[in-house]
Amino acid sequence: MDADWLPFHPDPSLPEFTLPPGSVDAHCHVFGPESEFGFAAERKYTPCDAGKDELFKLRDFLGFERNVIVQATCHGADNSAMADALRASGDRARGVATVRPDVTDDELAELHEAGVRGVRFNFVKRLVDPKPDAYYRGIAERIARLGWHVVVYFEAADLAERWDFFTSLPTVVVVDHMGRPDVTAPVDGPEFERFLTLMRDHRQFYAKVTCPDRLSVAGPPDYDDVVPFAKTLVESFPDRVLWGTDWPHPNLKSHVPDDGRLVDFVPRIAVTEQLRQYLLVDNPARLYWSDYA
Ligand code: 0GY
Repeated sequence: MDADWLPFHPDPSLPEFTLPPGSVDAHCHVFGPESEFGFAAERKYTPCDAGKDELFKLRDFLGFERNVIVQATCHGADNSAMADALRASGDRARGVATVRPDVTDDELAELHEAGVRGVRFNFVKRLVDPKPDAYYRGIAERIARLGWHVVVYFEAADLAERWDFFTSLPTVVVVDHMGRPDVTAPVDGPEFERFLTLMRDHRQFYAKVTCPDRLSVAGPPDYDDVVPFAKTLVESFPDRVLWGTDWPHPNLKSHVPDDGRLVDFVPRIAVTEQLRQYLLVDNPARLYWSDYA
């Protein structure tokens, strides 16, 4: 792994908050293990191993029932580690893949069978070299036919430039980590207002109210500065928000998040039982398990 890599927390706290039955950790990853599933040549970082066994152990410890495993950029478009985890989960995990335009219909069908229900388009330049819009549009048109959706990851400053492309995608679009707001800016300032407008005017958009650990400047354990942003989204769009741990927290340099304390963040941003039911259970079930409902 990279010399400055911070491995995931070896001994997280038991959350004080009890997750409702059916809760889904809707954003997490697997890395390797490298001996079995090597990392991609084009990767921008080399992580520690964080395989499916550790992920499922954490799921059970925290009290989640299911996972959505998002393909991490260190594995490029080789979805084997993620698909292997989906297959081993016993229908308790769904996946979001990374594919290239030359992916075959048979490969897409195989990913669907494993439990993949979406593709991720990543525009964060420290993680990938973004491609022209046409590259992603071709993929989106093909996966739309499978009933999948698109997950997008971008920096807040890039939203204006990507707006027309994002809003013209032919599927549901899920935005990672609230569009990465600058949480030192006011919650009612122009940057976050742009994101709220996207959500308000385009009902096909969902937001992951994830990664207080990644967005916070105030820092752990409470990540107070992220609360107003996430809470605004949960209360404004209760049926279009998702939550996840982001385990094993790639590329965090400031601290190692305690996953139990991250779960305790949930009742601070979803303050009623009904909001938590939507956020943790109903919304991810609709997006990822509806063909099984
Ligand atoms: C995340 C965020 C990051 C990394 C990745 O696929 C990835 O490599 O998503 C990041 O570095 O911000 O969602 O885990």
